[in-house]
Amino acid sequence: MSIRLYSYWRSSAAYRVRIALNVKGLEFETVPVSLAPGESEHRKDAYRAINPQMLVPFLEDGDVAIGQSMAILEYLEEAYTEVTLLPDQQPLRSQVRVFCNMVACDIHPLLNLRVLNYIKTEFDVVPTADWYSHWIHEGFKAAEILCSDGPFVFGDKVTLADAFLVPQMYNARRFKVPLEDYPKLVAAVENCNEMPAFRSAAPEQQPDAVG
Ligand SMILES: N[C@@H](CCC(=O)N[C@@H](CS)C(=O)NCC(=O)O)C(=O)O
Repeated sequence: MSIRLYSYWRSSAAYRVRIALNVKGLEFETVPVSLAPGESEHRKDAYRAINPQMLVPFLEDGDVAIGQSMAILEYLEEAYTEVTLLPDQQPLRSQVRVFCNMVACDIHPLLNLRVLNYIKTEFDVVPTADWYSHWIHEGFKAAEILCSDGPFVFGDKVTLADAFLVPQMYNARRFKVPLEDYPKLVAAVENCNEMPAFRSAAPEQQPDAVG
């Protein structure tokens, strides 16, 4: 049985799943789905038949075929228990989920391609860098308070929180959001990126990476 991940190199939601697969030491096949303007493979019938929501990531593993990065990550936690990314004990287990949801529900959706495109086409407004940095700062201010003194977001073990933070910070850097107010988050990302599992999940390392 082999794991297949429908992914786009710059998708931060797919990046989360790539990190988790690598940290867990699971082999997987990457199926690139281009979100690039002019290609938009994710909106074509072939991909819609796989994922009706027309988003990446999407994971297939035997009979399991699921979208939504958090659902995928929870599935991997339940199916592959040798290396875990959710702490066993409460309240830490819930704190990790809080952190993940802050990124997944309250930062990432506001910066997504289809949201930005809708604002442009329906309201004739081009979201500026300020729109991007506003929502990053809103989320990162709280995330910095929740973050431990390291080396990772919640202490000395990598958790799903790190798998959510690293891609969001990659995007923040891509859009030149100043990060000096978030020393703990920046340090956690640096520590994660020392690990081969994180480095090989990075956008530039993907088979569909451009330029
Ligand atoms: N909540 C979803 C978000 C998935 C998502 O928005 N993926 C983006 C790439 S990061 C996408 O496919 N965007 C295509 C679009 O907006 O049209 C998840 O966590 O998987």
